[in-house]
Amino acid sequence: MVLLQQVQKEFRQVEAGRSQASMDKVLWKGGKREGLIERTLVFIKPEAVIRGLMGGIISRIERRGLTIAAMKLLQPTRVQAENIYEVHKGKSFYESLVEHIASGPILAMIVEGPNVVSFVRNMIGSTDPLEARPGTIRGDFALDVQKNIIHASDSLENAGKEIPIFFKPDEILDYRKR
Ligand code: IDP
Ligand code: MG
Repeated sequence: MVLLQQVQKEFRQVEAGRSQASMDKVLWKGGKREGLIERTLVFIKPEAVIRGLMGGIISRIERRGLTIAAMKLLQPTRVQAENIYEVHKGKSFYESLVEHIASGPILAMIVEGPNVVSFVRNMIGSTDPLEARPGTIRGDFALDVQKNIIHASDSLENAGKEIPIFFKPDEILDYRKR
């Protein structure tokens, strides 16, 4: 039994090494990666900035092999907060959510990589921390559904709408393309 567990553990390590290697290959392929790379908007919410969780969260993103193409610590305006949560307008929690986000500070970033929308959504975990699995950001750091630590776009289409709310094109760096 112990031997089986050891073999399984080694197998998982080999698999993890392989996927890291193949991801690096994709990321460093130069011009050929065009079409494979997606961008998503992520921001660390005020409660997490205030709790000093920024470094730990950034570290998880870097460790996963994703690229941070832009980053900004900011005090969002009311309009920026409304625009980010436009789809929730009219819901019972909308007003309090917008007010909370606009209270700032937030750390906004653009994260880049193959299938980044899905990778980051999996890393942040379910919206309600009660349902978020341990090992996810919300599953490890949050208790409250509104103050659930982090935002990430839920589709490429929404990422395309959300990125310009916080970033101008010349603030986005393309440093992995060389
Ligand atoms: P998501 O952040 O996982 O994409 P959404 O359903 O898009 O979740 O909701 C946006 C944000 O609104 C959540 O991250 C959370 O802060 C807040 N929220 C969602 N549902 C509730 C709720 O039932 N009560 C209070 N806040 C909520
Ligand atoms: Mg959402």
